[in-house]
Amino acid sequence: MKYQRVEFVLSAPSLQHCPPADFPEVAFAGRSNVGKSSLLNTLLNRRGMAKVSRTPGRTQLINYFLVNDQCFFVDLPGYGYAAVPESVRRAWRPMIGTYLQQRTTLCGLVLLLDIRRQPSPEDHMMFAVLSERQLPALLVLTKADKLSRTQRFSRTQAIGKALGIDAGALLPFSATTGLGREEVWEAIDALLAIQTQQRASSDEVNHAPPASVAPPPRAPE
Ligand SMILES: Nc1nc2c(ncn2[C@@H]2O[C@H](COP(=O)(O)OP(=O)(O)O)[C@@H](O)[C@H]2O)c(=O)[nH]1
Ligand SMILES: [Mg+2]
Repeated sequence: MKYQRVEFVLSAPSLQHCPPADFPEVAFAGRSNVGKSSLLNTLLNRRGMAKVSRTPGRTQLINYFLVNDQCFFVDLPGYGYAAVPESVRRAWRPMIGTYLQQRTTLCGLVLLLDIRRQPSPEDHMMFAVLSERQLPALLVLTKADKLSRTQRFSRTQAIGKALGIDAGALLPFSATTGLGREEVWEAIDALLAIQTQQRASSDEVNHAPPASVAPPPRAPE
């Protein structure tokens, strides 16, 4: 996709408040402070589009952005921030779980992990939900500029091992240097393309004439 424009749509407190499922969407998730807003701003060439938060974990809303009038980018609430009240932390799990399991137009998830840290229990939970729903995912390792090449390599291996996946599936990224920006866009295009193909083939099925639209005759009483 040739990125041209983005507009903020709305912030939803839960799945029922999300906008009508009119466009394919890609969601972005990760622990608070992982660099999610910075990644979105880098992808969309906007400073402060997805507000880079000074108080991580405060936003517990599902934020919708419409990109090129053709797909939604969905900024999910960050998790794992210790200062968030226990009640809010407890609400996060079903909110995100419901969204991931039930949002019909969700094509894939971009899961952000800090390249310097081992995946947290919540990261593992996110990964488990993805596998369960068989949702395509892109795993991005943020803040890669903070490490040397050698350190980057060994951290990528360690994170791959922790998640039980090939380290080649992990994409190092830096909002500071722009490292990985093109690769993330390509991967997002691929996620959206899967959905489009699936839609095209289900449209073919739908184009077949309906077998019967009339209600079955009622048996005489
Ligand atoms: N060095 C470096 N710092 C980053 C990068 N991405 C984010 N940060 C910093 O990490 C902090 C949290 O970033 P933010 O995008 O607000 O994280 P969010 O809570 O996941 O939305 C901020 O101080 C950012 O400036 C990066 O790629 N490199
Ligand atoms: Mg943020």
